[in-house]
Amino acid sequence: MNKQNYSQIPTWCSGCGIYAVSFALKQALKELGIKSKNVVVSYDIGCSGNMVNILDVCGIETLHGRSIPVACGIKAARNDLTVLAQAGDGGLLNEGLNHFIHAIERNDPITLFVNNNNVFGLTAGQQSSATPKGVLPRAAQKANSFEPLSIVDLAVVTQANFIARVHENNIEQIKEVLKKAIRFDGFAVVEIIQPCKIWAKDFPNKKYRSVDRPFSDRLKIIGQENLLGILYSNEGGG
Ligand SMILES: Cc1ncc(C[n+]2csc(CCOP(=O)(O)OP(=O)(O)O)c2C)c(N)n1
Ligand code: SF4
Ligand SMILES: [Mg+2]
Repeated sequence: MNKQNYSQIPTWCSGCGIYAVSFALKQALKELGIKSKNVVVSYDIGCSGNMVNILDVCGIETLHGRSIPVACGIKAARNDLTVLAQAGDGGLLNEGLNHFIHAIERNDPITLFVNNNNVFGLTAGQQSSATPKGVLPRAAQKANSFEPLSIVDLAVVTQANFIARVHENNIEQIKEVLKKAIRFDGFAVVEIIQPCKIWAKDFPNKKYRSVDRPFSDRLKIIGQENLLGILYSNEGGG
């Protein structure tokens, strides 16, 4: 990828996974044949939310932690549009966690993609609820003593009908999973593992493995923090 791929020059750091993610999303929308004017992305405030400046679809940058309710409102008013909500780990798990739970409970027909870089990236590396236990985040006096909250586990216990996790290193999988999530008739959650190259560079790397097919019992996913792919999919289910 180079700067000609963008209408504006991105401000992201070199090597940030968001380049791969934005490319995959762009390709997913293109392959689905959805016209730009019929797609709305509701963005959180944050590094990844700055995608609003470069993705060639209708976009709105919301208040921090509020991209989900804005997306749900747009979808309620214009059901004919394809609506996505973007969130950072901080926006989703800290400022806006309540919206995540209620949108899942209502099964609002939108796609949520979460750029999990393990920290508050834009504000320079403070600890979020996704920061791993035992690491020393920037601006903290001591190592993080809390277990991170899991986006996938929360989606399981609140009974989301489409749950996926992908990694920044696999653009093809991000694209294919996003396509299925966008086509899914209901609330679809896609966590994207995208560790911040500046503020999370010393955090330990996990080893991931891809699942062959979605689990039929979503409770079996709980606690399995190394799984990638579509973990659960239940169209029309409750
Ligand atoms: C209501 C509110 N609280 C706090 C902030 C300051 N703020 C802006 S971005 C940000 C961190 C974002 O972290 P995350 O959601 O993980 O996104 P990232 O930058 O890591 O992609 C914070 C705390 C804000 N803009 N608005
Ligand atoms: S600070 Fe981290 S998340 Fe933000 S653009 Fe740079 S590498 Fe990406
Ligand atoms: Mg973050």
